[in-house]
Amino acid sequence: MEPTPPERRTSAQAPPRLSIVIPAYNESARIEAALSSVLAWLASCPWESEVLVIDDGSADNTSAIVHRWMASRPSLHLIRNPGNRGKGYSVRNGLLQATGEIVLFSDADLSAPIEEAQRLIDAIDGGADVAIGSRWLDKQRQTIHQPLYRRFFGRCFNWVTRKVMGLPFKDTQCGFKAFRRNAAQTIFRLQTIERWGFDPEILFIARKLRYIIVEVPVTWGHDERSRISYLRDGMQMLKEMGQIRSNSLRGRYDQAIAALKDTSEMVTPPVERDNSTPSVRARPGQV
Ligand SMILES: Nc1nc2c(ncn2[C@@H]2O[C@H](COP(=O)(O)OP(=O)(O)O)[C@@H](O)[C@H]2O)c(=O)[nH]1
Ligand SMILES: [Mg+2]
Repeated sequence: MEPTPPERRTSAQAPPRLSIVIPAYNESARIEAALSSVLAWLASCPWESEVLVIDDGSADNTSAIVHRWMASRPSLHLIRNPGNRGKGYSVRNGLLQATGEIVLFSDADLSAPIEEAQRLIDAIDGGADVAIGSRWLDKQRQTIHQPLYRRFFGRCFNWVTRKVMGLPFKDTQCGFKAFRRNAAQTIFRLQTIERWGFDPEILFIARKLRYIIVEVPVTWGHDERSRISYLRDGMQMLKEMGQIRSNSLRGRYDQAIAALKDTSEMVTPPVERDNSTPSVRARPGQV
C-alpha cells in the first residue's frame, strides 16, 4: 500500500498552480482530442500548469501519440504503468507525481468539458480540500444523457455507497475530481483499491481525515464509448466495497492514519522537472 516517494524537487522552481492527470487505457481514438482541448484551455489560463497522461498498459499506440505531442509541449508528461493495473492505480500514480498546488484528474473522454475545471478550482480556492464533480446535483447540466440502464446501475451503486459506507454524496463515480495537493498526497497513499471501486474509497478516506469535501455540479456529456462492463465490473465494484468496509472494520485505515502522526509528514515536495526534453516516467512495481 505504501508508495515509493517520487523523485525530489531540488530547485527553487515554483510549482504550477494546476496539474491535470489523465488516466488512459487504449485511448488512441480519444487522446488527441483530449490533449488538444486540455492544452488549449490551459494556454488560455494565466497561470502555470502541467498535464500528466498515465498510460495504463495500453496495447494500442496511446503512448506514441502522447510522445509526439510532448515534443512541442514541455508541460506535457507521460507516465507508464507496469502493465494494465486499473483506473484507480493510474489516478493514484499520476496524482502522487503531480506537482501542482491543485491536482485534478479527468477521464480521457472529457465527458466533463475541461473548462469545468475552473468550477473545481474555485471550490478549492473557496476552502475545500477536495472538490468532486457531480452529474446529479444539477441534472440540467447533463448535455448527453446516459442510457437508462446505465443511469439505473449508477443510481444503485450510489445507493449502496450511501448505505454501506455512509457516503453522503450524490455522485461518487464522476471521473472529474480535484484536490489540494497536500490532501491528495495523504489520501492516495492510503488507497488500497486499484480498479473502478477506488472513488468511494478515496472519499471514505478523505472523510476519515476530516477534509472538507464539496460536490460541484458539472456539465457532463456521456460518451457512449465507455468500456465498463456492468456485470463483470459491477460485481467487482461491489466486492471492492466489501473490501473497504472490511478494511474499515478491521481498523486498517485508522491504524494507517494514526501511524502518520502528523499527516503533513507524508507530503513529499514536488518532483523536479526537466522541461527541456520530453519526459517519460515509469513507476515500476508498487505505487
Ligand atoms: N476501461 C478501462 N479504462 C481505464 C483503465 N485504466 C484507466 N482507464 C481510464 O479510465 C477512464 C474512464 O474510462 P471510460 O471508458 O470513459 O469509463 P466510463 O465512461 O466511466 O464508463 C478513461 O480515461 C480510461 O482510459 C482500465 O483498465 N480500463
Ligand atoms: Mg467515459
